[in-house]
Amino acid sequence: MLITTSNPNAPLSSDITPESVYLERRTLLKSLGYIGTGSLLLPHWANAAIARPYDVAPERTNAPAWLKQKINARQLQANSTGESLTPYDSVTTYNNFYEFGLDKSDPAENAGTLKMEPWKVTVDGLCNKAGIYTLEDILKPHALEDRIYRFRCVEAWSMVVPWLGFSLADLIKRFEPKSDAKYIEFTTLVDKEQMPNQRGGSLDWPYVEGLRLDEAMNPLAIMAVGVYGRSLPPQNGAPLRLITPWKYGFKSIKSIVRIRFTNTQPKTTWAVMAPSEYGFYANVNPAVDHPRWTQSRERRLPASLFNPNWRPTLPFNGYSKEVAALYRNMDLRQYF
Ligand SMILES: Nc1nc2c(c(=O)[nH]1)N[C@H]1C(S)=C(S)[C@@H](COP(=O)(O)O)O[C@H]1N2
Ligand SMILES: [Mo]
Repeated sequence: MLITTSNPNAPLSSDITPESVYLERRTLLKSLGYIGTGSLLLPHWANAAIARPYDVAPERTNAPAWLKQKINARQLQANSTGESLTPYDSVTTYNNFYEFGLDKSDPAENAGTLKMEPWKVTVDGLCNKAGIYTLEDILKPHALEDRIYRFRCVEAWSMVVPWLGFSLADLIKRFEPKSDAKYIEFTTLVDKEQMPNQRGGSLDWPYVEGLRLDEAMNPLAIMAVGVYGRSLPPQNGAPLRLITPWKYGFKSIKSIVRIRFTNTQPKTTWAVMAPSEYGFYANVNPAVDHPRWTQSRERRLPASLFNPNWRPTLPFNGYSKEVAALYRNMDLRQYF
């Protein structure tokens, strides 16, 4: 037992955690550099009856204090895929966020300029509760929970990530979409000062994504405000991003400032940029290849040249049971 605690009554991690998760936790702690130094401050929930499936990461973000407080007061629930988590360092240094550059390492290096406070979200279109909401307004009624999801990028890397967020369906209900609203559209911030790569034309800014409303109401879809028990680092789309784990990563739009309800299919960034390569639906589908590479397998991070860590990709990224019914009568080759 390498973990020591100042509270003699605290249960040992090995008492409250299933063995496999405990080993996974040790691996994570090792990767974060905690094990081997002799002592560790247990996080505040270590005494709770519910074992956490991961240990919180160090706080590295400039999120507002009220958000950090809300995150620390979140609902405790273990919810695991049974797979090893991708280490925090991989999740937060291997990113796509073109507003900060095109290389996977650019967002972590450049996104420190993103200001999270004040943050406003405009809600408009076909709904009864249109308006401009502060981030605090948006978050106030929602309890935050841990959601461990597989996440797969079109470029064939994949991760298992403990996001922290809340139900998108619950958020949508608050805005009372009208009966003719069929789609929801999300838009990322445009600000050339904060997002230096918006000075160039690598994409048509702002980044726009969207979902059919019934997809958005699926319980798997969440708005994330944190990862690994902490507020989202800017490179992961702080302060508010979408997560749709059965779709390719590009649907999970970051740093959202606008939510719009509409009866026409939104013109989403990648589907407009390269319509033969990226569709509106973007459901993870090993049977439909990207024109330039196969989608039948994925490289689970952490991976390296010598350990590429390839594994087969699952239909809907393994979430068929939850989402396949949404696409029952659709040809998934046509609607990719
Ligand atoms: N605004 C915005 N959102 C974005 C992107 C982007 O470039 N800009 N990249 C997308 C892509 S291609 C992926 S794979 C995921 C990456 O999320 P992560 O860096 O948190 O893993 O974010 C998505 N959301
Ligand atoms: Mo991606």
